[in-house]
Amino acid sequence: MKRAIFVFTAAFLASATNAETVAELHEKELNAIDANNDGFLSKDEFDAFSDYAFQAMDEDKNGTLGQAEAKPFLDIKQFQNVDRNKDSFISRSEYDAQMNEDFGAADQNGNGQLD
Ligand SMILES: [Ca+2]
Ligand SMILES: [Ca+2]
Ligand SMILES: [Ca+2]
Repeated sequence: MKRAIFVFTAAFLASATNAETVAELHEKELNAIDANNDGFLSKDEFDAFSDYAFQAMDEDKNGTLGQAEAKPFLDIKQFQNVDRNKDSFISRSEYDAQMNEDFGAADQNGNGQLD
């Protein structure tokens, strides 16, 4: 499950930043998410990023991600995993549920930060 976060964020940031190398992406990814630059990713920072990412992906601003909107970031299998009620849209609550689950799964020692 840990990978799911990085699928979303890495794919999103790769398209947003046009990173030329993986190392560059990794650095930009961390800088973009770690707002206070302490080297840890808190839940607040993660939530702020995930909100920003959702808004950026929701091109028609209707509050859901259709397959066309999600396509640059998620393959069909990933899309179906997040689309829990199988209506072919990722609602904000489905997205948040996935992101929260991913954060919880990635926070292995349960201290509320990813490091
Ligand atoms: Ca931080
Ligand atoms: Ca939309
Ligand atoms: Ca749905």
